[in-house]
Amino acid sequence: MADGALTPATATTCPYCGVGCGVEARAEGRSLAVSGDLRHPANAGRLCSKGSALGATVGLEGRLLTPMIGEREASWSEATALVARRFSQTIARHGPDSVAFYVSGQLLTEDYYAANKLMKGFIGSGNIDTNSRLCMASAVAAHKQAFGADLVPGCYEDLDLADLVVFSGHNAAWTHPVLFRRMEAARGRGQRHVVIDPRRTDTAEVADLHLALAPQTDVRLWNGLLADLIRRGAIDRTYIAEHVNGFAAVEAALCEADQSPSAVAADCGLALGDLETFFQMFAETPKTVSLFSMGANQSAQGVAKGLAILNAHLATGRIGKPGACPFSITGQPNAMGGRETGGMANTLAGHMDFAPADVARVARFWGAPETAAKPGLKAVDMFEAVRDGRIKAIWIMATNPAVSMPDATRVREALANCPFVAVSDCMADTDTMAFAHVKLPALAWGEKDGTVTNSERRISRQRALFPAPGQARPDWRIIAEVAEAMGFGDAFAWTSQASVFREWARLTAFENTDRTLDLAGLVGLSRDEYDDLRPVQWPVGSDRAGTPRLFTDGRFQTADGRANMVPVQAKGPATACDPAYPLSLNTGRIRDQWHTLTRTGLAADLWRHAPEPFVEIHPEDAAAVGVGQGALTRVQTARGEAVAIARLTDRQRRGGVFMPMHWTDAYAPSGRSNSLIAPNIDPTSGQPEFKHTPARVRAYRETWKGFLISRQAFAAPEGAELIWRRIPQTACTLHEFAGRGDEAEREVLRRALGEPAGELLTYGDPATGARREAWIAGGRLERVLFIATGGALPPRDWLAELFEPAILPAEARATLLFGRPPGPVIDKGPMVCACLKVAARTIDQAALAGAATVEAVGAATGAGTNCGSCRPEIARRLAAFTPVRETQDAA
Ligand SMILES: Nc1nc2c(c(=O)[nH]1)N[C@H]1C(S)=C(S)[C@@H](COP(=O)(O)OP(=O)(O)OC[C@H]3O[C@@H](n4cnc5c(=O)[nH]c(N)nc54)[C@H](O)[C@@H]3O)O[C@H]1N2
Ligand SMILES: Nc1nc2c(c(=O)[nH]1)N[C@H]1C(S)=C(S)[C@@H](COP(=O)(O)OP(=O)(O)OC[C@H]3O[C@@H](n4cnc5c(=O)[nH]c(N)nc54)[C@H](O)[C@@H]3O)O[C@H]1N2
Ligand code: SF4
Ligand SMILES: [Mo]
Repeated sequence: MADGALTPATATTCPYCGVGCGVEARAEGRSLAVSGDLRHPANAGRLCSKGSALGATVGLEGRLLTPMIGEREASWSEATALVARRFSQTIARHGPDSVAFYVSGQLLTEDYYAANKLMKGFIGSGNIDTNSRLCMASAVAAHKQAFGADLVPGCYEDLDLADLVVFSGHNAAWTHPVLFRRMEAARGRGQRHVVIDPRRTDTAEVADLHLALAPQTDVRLWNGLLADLIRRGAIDRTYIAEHVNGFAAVEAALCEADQSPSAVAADCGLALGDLETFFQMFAETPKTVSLFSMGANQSAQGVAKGLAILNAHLATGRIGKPGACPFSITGQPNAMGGRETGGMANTLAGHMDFAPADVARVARFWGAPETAAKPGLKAVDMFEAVRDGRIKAIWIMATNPAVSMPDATRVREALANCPFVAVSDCMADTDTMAFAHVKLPALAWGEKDGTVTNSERRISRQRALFPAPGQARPDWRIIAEVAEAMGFGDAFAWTSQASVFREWARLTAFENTDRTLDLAGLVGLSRDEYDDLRPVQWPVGSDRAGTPRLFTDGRFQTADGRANMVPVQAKGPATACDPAYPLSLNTGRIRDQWHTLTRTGLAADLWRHAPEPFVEIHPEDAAAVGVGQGALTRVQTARGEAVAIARLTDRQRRGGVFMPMHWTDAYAPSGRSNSLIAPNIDPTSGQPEFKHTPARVRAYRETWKGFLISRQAFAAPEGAELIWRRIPQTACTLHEFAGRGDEAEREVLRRALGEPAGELLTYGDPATGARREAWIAGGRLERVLFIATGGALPPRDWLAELFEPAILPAEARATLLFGRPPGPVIDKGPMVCACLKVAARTIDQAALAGAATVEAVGAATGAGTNCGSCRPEIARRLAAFTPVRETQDAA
C-alpha cells in the first residue's frame, strides 16, 4: 500500500503500565510518531496521556551510552570483566548468598529469564528479587494459597462483560486509563462501579458508590461482605461443594468477630447505608469483577486483603465465568513476565518453587547442578543485608531503589556502604546511579526487542524502532556476557532474543504435567515467527491458541484440583498512629507521571498537570496545625521529613494525608516521599506497607521564595537549605525554590547560579532582598530570576513561553520584570487534558460559553476525547463552575 511520505509503522507495546497497550510507531531519525494499535486486543487503538507522549521521551538527552567504571568511560569487555570478577571473588570468599541481583518488572521476559538463570541456576543463590516485591508480592502469595499457583483468572473481556466492578485500592482512571475507558463504555449499558479507597480519587468521583473506608480496614470489610452473603443465602453451595476447600473454616473464623453490618461499618469508618448498598449490589450481581491493586497489596496485611477478596469470589462461584472473577491488576509492563520467569526470591522459575522435585527439574533443564535449593532474600531484607554487610556485591537492573524502596534513606546508606554496586539503566543520572561503581548502559524502550506479559497473561512483542545508540546493549546480553566472564558461557550462548525466548518457552513445557503456565505452542517459533508474533495469552497449547480465562472447569492447580478458601483476620496497620504522629500517610501515583520520572519526566507536557510534589490534607486537619492552601508543608514521620505543597481537599479523609511517590533528588530532593516510609512488611509476602506510615504535618514557613526560569537546568545549590523543585518546560526549565534563611542564603543561590553571558535587566529592593533579573543574549531570553521576601510572585506560564521564540519580542522586554505581558495576564492553570493539551482555563472558558457536560467540553475544546483519564476532572470543574457563573452573571 502506498503510504505517502510515511515510514512504515512498527507494532510494539507501551513500556508503561500493565494494561499493555499496542502502539503503532513510526520512527524517523531519532523522532517518533505514535498512535494506538487498532489491532491490539488490550487497547483497540487507544493510548493514555503517557503512551501518547512516548515520542517526547525517546531523545538521547540524559542517556547513559557508554559503560562507566567510577567516573571514567570503559569498554564493555572491561566493565563486564570487572562485574564478573567482583561477583566471583565475593562468592569464592563468602559464598553465593553474599551477592544479589535486584531487578524489575520493566525488564523484558528474555532479560528476566537470563538474570534468574544466572543467579539461581549458576551462582546458586536465591538472592534475586524484583521491584514486583513492592507491587505484586501480596497478590502472588494470595493466588498461590487459593489457586495453588500464581494465576490471574480473568481477562479484559471480563471487564467489558461485568455488571459490577469493585475497585479495591485501585485508582484505575489514572493508573490503568485505557482499561478504565473500556469500563466507561460498559457503563453505557448499565455496568456499575464501587470504589473502595480512603481517598475520593477520580475513579471514585465518578463511581456509583464510593466507600471511603478508614485506612487498612479492607479485611474487615470483605469479611463482613462474606458474612453478609452467607446470611442472605447468596453463596453458591454447589460450587463450593464441587470445587472449594476451607469454606467451613472460613465460616467458623468469621464467627469470631461481630459481623453485623453496623459493627463492620463502624470499624471501617463507613456509613451503614453505604455498606449495606455495597453488600446488596454484590449479592445480587453474579457478573462481578473485583479489581485489586496497590491499596490492597501494599499493606502489612496485603495477603489477607487479597485472600478476603478471593474468598468472596470462591464462595459465590464467581470465577472462571465470563464477566466474573477476582482480578489482581499488574502495575508494570512486565510484572507478569517477571512472576513467570522466577524474578522473585521465593520462586524458582516457570511457576516452580523450591520443592526438591522442582529444584531437581529446573537444575536438569538448565544443566546446573548448583541450582539454588532455597529462597533468597526479599527486597526489604535484601537491602538490610546489604546494609549490615551480609551482601557484599549487588547488581541493580531497571529499577531505582534509592527512590522507590521504603525507608529510602536507609537504602541509600546501604548502597553507599556496599563494597560493590553495579547498575544497569538507560539513564545516566538516576538517584541510584549515584551509588554505582560500574554503570552499564542498557537499551531503552524503542531500541530493545523482546516480549512482555500484561495483566491478562497476554504476551506481546516490544520491537526495536531505532538502532542501538552509543554502546548501549540489551539487558539479556549484558547478563549473558557477565555470565560468560564468570565461566558459565555454555549456558548463556544465545545468539538472539528469539533464542532466549525459545529456551524460556521450553522450560515452561519441560516435564509439564500440571503447570498452567505452559508456552508449549511457542517452543518452536522460528526467528521470523518470533518477530511477527501476535499478542497471545498463556497458556498456549501446541496449536498455539491462547486461553482468555482460567478455571472455567472449576479445576485449580492444587493437588486435589480444588481451590482453597483461607481464613483471614482483620488487623490494624503495622504501626498505629499516636499523638505524636496522628495522621496516616498514604502514597501513590499521579496521572501523567511514571514512577521515578526518568522517562515521563522528559516530556514537558506531562509536567503540567501536577508540576510539584504535594500533600493532600483534609481542610480541618490542615486548619488544626495552621497549614493553608498552597503552603509549603513539612510532612514528618519517625523516619524523616519531606516538604511539599499543601493541597487542602475534602477528597482526602480526615486523619490521613496523601503524597505522590514520584519525586527524586533530580527533580525535588525535599519532595521525596520514601524517606518517610516505615519498612513495615506483610510477614508472608514481604511487601511493604507503602499506604500507611504514622505522620504529622507542619507549615514550613519560608522567609523567602522565588523562581528561576532558564535554558539550563540547575540542581539544588549546595550549602543552602532550599526547598528546590525543577519543572521541565517546552523550551526551558522552571525552578521553584523557597528558604528559611536570610540575605546570606540568597547569596549562596546567586553564586551557585553564576552569571550567564549577555545583557542583564534588573530590578531590586535592597531593603527587603526582593530581586528580579532577566538575562538576554543575542536577542534571546536566557534566564529570569524572581526573588520575593513577602507577597506574591507573578504567574510563570507567560515568562516560560518567552523562551520559545528565537528573538525576545520587544514589547515583552518592556514588561518582563513585571512578570506580565503588555496585555491581560494569562494564567492557563494546570493541564487538565495532557493528550490534547487543554489547560484548566480553556475548560472554564468553554463552560462559561455554555458547555454544560463533559461531552460538550470535549466537543468545544477536545479535552477528554483521547484517553479520557481527565474526564472525571472535567466533570468536577463543571460541577464547581455553576456558582461562579451565577456570580458573574449577577455582577
Ligand atoms: N500514571 C501512572 N500509572 C501507573 C503507574 C505510574 O507510576 N503512573 N505505575 C504503574 C504501577 S507499577 C502500578 S503498581 C499501578 C498502581 O496502580 P494503583 O494501585 O491504582 O495506584 P496507587 O496510586 O499506588 O494506589 C491506589 C489507591 O490505593 C488507595 N489506598 C491507600 N490505602 C488504602 C487502603 O487501606 N485500602 C484501600 N482499599 N485503598 C487504599 C490509595 O488512596 C490510592 O488511591 O499503576 C501503574 N500505572
Ligand atoms: N511510596 C511509594 N513507593 C512505591 C510505591 C508506592 O505506591 N508508594 N509503589 C512501588 C511500586 S508498585 C513500584 S512498581 C516501584 C517502581 O519503582 P522503580 O522501579 O524504582 O521506578 P522506575 O522509575 O520505573 O525505575 C525504573 C528504572 O529503570 C530504568 N529503565 C527503564 N527501562 C530500562 C531498560 O530497558 N533496562 C534497564 N536496565 N533500565 C531501564 C529507568 O530509567 C529507571 O531508572 O515503586 C514502588 N515504590
Ligand atoms: S494505559 Fe497508557 S500507560 Fe498503560 S499501557 Fe496503555 S498507553 Fe501505556
Ligand atoms: Mo508497581
